[in-house]
Amino acid sequence: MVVSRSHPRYESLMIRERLVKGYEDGFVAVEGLMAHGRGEAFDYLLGERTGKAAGRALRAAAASMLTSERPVISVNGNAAALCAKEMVELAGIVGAETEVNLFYGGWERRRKVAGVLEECGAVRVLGTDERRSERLSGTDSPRRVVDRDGIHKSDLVLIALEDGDRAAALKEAGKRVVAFDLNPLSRTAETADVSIIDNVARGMAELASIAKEYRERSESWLREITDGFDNRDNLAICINEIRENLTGRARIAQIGR
Ligand code: PTJ
Repeated sequence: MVVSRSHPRYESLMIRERLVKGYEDGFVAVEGLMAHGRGEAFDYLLGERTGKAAGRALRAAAASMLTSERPVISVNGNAAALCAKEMVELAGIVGAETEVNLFYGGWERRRKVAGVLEECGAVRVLGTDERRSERLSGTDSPRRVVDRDGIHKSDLVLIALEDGDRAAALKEAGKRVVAFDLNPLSRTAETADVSIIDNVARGMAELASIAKEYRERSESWLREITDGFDNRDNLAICINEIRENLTGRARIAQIGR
């Protein structure tokens, strides 16, 4: 579909088109289109911008990734459609592996997702070879299939648009979890160590940019940021941001009466 630049919802429609194209190319699950709709609704409530709470979480996420020894960026179909280039860039900055990990579909779709990352310059993408797979305990989710050299060995995993079960299983396995999720009420957001309540289509680039800036900082400076971050407090701030945003919108609605 051709979207006119003058359309008031141009950006949002273009993001939607990326997912439709990903679905047509076979690397986005049909369920991913529904998941996007849910995300869009929450993004609306957030005012479609990166709020203060998300900014704080992004800084804690960058510091966490830079201080981790074996970080892994877990990539699913939607994330590949919306921010493949930014995830590859982030991986390079923080020295992370990229690993395909899917909820729906099998090895063929995994390889297609890997292809998208490779087109963006990734030199090594894990999670595409069944012979190298291990099982993450504590979850029946198809996402339990992880790469022996990636998530299995990692100390931190960045996940985006995921299910709460796997976030909990990753924590149970002793890993630090950084999550992108537009829904501050989701189990994933509640379970992760750092929940970034932001659209990956905006936030992943911002995370790469902060990590680039923080790369020169000392370990102790970075640790101060991670130690000073409380995910539950930050989620509460985020939920209040939504409330304030809605209060503002209610006032505007009344003025227009
Ligand atoms: O590619 P696969 O097979 O791994 O499947 C990916 C999906 C997304 C289909 C799968 O993980 C899924 O079903 O996810 P859920 O359970 O629908 O959860 C998706 C969460 O991500 C919801 O809380 C959404 O609000 C949120 N979300 C949707 N779009 C975005 C988002 N969060 C950040 N950025 C978005 N663009």
